[in-house]
Amino acid sequence: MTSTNTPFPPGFLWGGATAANQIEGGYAEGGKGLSIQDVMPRGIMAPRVDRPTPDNLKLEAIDFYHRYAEDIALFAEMGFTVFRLSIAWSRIFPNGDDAEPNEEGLAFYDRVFGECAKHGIEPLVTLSHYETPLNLTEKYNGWVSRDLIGLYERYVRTVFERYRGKVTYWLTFNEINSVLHAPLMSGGIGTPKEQLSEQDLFQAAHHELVASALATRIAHEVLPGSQVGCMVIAAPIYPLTPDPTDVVAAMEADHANLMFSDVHVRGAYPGYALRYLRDHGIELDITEADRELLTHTVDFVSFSYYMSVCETGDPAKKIAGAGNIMGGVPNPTLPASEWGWQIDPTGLRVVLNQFWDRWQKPLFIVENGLGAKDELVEVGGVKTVVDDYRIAYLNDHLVQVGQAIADGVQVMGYTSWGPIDLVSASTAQMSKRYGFIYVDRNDDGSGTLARYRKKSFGWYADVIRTNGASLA
Ligand code: BGP
Repeated sequence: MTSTNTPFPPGFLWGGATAANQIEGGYAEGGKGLSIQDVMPRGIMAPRVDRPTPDNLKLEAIDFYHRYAEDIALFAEMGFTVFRLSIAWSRIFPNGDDAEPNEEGLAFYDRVFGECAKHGIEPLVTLSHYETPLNLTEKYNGWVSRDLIGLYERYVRTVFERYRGKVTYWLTFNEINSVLHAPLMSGGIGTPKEQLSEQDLFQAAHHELVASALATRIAHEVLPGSQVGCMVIAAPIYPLTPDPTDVVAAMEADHANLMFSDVHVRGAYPGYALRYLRDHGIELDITEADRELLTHTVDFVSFSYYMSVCETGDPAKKIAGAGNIMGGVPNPTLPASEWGWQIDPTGLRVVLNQFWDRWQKPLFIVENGLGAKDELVEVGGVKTVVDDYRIAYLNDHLVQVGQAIADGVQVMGYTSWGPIDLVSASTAQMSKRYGFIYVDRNDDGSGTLARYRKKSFGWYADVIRTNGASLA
């Protein structure tokens, strides 16, 4: 198969995406402090506990902390040209507000980036991926406090300087728009969601937006040639019916998501956001310095895409969808994964076009994939998983990426979520598997942690080798 018949441009970045708290383990090694994930043993759906408990699979995760070289070599075998990972803030500043960084933590990522370089893989680094240092939650109530901006600045300056020349692509906050739905996981906010005022929630979001713009400004100053992106959940919101009240309900729900990237790309709050704040009696503390900082806009927009949802203006039809933190009403025309996430490859083309038409900024799909239960079997004496369902899911989504590129959308790359099985963010399970590589670890913590190539491993290697021409 040659790569002539493909819409994917030369140099398109192909790879996979992970987060420190879901792969590394070593939660108390190398001088690392605790993060909020170390006290969230049941994921986003359940309340946090006081201190790490042995049932928390993230404490050991898949032991990337010790096995990174082996894992990156497997990614290289698939032909990855990019690997998305996050730096655990609490490895660098164990309490988040320490005066000096932790050298052992910094050295760990030197080694990881060294392995990437050895294989010609570009790291794509998320600065904050749902793993706020726990002390910042307990002492400051996370991003509700303006102090977090300065503490985040200290952290990003440290890693920018340390990894100069090793990392070109940076993302400021994972799924920044999820703070409105998951304030603890996304914003490190300790106040339980039911007790949190909208005033505090939007103030926290504002602090993150300012911090993100500040990180972008600093990167542009100290890392010439670097590229900084915002990262949002992209879930297209369709009207449940053609009734105009449903269309308006869908538009308003979409605004709540789009506000975050609108600020990142346009450098100021859009009118619809100001109206929402006014109508809800929210008076944000926005300083003149904040306004200036927000004008430091991103180089590209990155996003996760797992599903679309519907919205309705009719309260009687507002049924909650399963397992979806963003809310919305299930789409009666779409199938769903075993975890209730509705599968909509076409929605990826829709959202790529929407984002491109809106911002004319390069787009990067930095998460997409199918969480499914896998069965390890033997084929020809080799242990593997025959994951045709995963191949079908990824193939159909990538075909739609090709369609969007043909529509004229500028797409920089694609990193599937969880190229190697990892601990789920929403449910903290191992059994919700996304990988091309199977990891022998179970929900009860048993397993050898051995790695096995699934059928999708060879399939993805072909997709990369042919720059998408092998897609069916
Ligand atoms: C995104 C998060 C990831 C990841 C993914 C899949 O929202 O950025 O961290 O885990 O969703 O979700 P889950 O792990 O819950 O299946």
